[in-house]
Amino acid sequence: MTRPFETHPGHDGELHELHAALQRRLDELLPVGDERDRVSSAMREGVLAPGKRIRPLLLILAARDLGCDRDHPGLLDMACAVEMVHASSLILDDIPCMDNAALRRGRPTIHRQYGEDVAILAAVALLSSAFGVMVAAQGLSPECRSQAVAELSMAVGTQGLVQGQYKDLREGTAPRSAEEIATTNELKTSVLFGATLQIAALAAGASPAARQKMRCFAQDLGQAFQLLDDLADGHAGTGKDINKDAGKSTLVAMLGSDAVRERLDTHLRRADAHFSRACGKNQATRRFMHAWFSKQLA
Ligand code: GRG
Repeated sequence: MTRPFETHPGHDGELHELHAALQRRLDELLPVGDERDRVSSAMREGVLAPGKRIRPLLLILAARDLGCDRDHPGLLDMACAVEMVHASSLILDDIPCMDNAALRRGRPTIHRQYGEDVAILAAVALLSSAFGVMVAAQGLSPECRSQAVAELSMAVGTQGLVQGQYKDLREGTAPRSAEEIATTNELKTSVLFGATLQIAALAAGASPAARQKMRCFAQDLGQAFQLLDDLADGHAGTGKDINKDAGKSTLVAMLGSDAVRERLDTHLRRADAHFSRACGKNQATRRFMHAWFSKQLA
């Protein structure tokens, strides 16, 4: 397979710092309950467990690439809000009536640790906290914050995660066409990437044309991300939690790994072109994407 992206040694330090800053801020934003308050504990565990933080990292890097101040006071909180929504979706995805997963981020799932009732309540509380964090974010105009809230709420609802999950559950293990798989992937993954990047663009005051290119970037990036997930499925050592998506018809099963890698490359090249048109070539977001996919595909 051709490698569309070279790695860029030297930016790991910055990513590491951003990752740590996100972890600290998430820790501050989440409620701390006493030992009887299992909902707060479940919220903390759902978010603070070792996730990759791809969406909040993307938000911060893309906002900076689009011209946002490095020290923008609201960016970290916007990024944390997106991660809280993502964590909420993972908790719900894992419960028995959905994927009934045993492990998430290498640990027992939230319902296995706290019970299904607490898991659902924690997911709902995370979702509402995320919007609370967004409306309180500093350094953004009220109009910008309300547009950001609109983007994220759209990405959760019937045009995004909820619809993707519904389709996924209804499809079950039945055979699916490549188009059906791509649509479900778009709703489950690309749409939240899209909202993440729109929030970055809003914070940076990007032009409508740049925002449109970021939508296209998110679309291809989400598809590439999901194909990577499919390639990792069932392969030991990929870090993927066991039993996830077991038995589902995937493009890997349908077309084979090589063809899926080709598709992934195509999406990455397109993503790269969209981003470069919005922001130019030598940008932190591109370096992050290059390094991430190269590492995963190595
Ligand atoms: C109300 C928020 C909400 C959601 C309801 C349950 C549901 C609808 C949607 C679930 C959607 C879902 C689980 C999509 C999968 C997205 C995905 C690729 C997850 C893995 O993301 P990574 O690899 O995980 O970034 P980490 O753990 O690193 O954060």
